[in-house]
Amino acid sequence: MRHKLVIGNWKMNGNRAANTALLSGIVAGLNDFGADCAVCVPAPYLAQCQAELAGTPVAWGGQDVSIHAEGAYTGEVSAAMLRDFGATYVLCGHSERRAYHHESNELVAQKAVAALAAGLTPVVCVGESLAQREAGQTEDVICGQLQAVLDALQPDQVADIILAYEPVWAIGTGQTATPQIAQDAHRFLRNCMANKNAAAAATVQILYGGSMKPENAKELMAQPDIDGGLIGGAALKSTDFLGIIQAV
Ligand code: 3PY
Repeated sequence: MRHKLVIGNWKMNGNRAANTALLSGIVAGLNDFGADCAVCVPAPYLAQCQAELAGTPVAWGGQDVSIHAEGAYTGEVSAAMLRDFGATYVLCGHSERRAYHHESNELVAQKAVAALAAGLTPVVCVGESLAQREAGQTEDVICGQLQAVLDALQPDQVADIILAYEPVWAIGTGQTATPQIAQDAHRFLRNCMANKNAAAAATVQILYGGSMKPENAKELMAQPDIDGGLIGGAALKSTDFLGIIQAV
């Protein structure tokens, strides 16, 4: 039985005062819900998460990680640095990084490897664009993105990652995949994983991302292969974020 997980992706939003209000609102509103919960924040705010979330049920993580362990890589943040500030998770290959920073499938795979080596859980994001969906390429695209990561991992490491299916056409657009579209993609990804490690494919959490909000979260999370959400805009308001967690 897979546990549900809801991760907020703050993207490049926040400031110290607003973060404190958001984090304390989340912590105060969390009850005995059925989902685990985390926030992935801009790197400068990891220390704030460590100070304000330690001892609460809310975990935290980064939004990107270097493939390098240390050295002359100006601007990069290593997996060990994220760990140093208590991070549990790191997003790898979010569609905004693939689009704006030209991250290839192979680079994303190396990031997942670097995260695992430092004891972080990589949340590997995959998803097709609208043009790719309309051209009937969805399965080829998301399988290719996943396969690059699977190729870089040892079979026993497959169980240690989290996948997020984020159709690019649903990110920040207000458009959400129907529960059936999302379920089909999640099932397909799980089947792709099974070729590398069948036992792990059954246990790996696959999160849905793409304009998930309190109003549509229940139906999406009720799908058998949807194990939670990676939440964008709705993660920036504690009532919306809690509304999604409550939908589990
Ligand atoms: C969104 O839902 O907008 C996201 O990008 C979540 O990562």
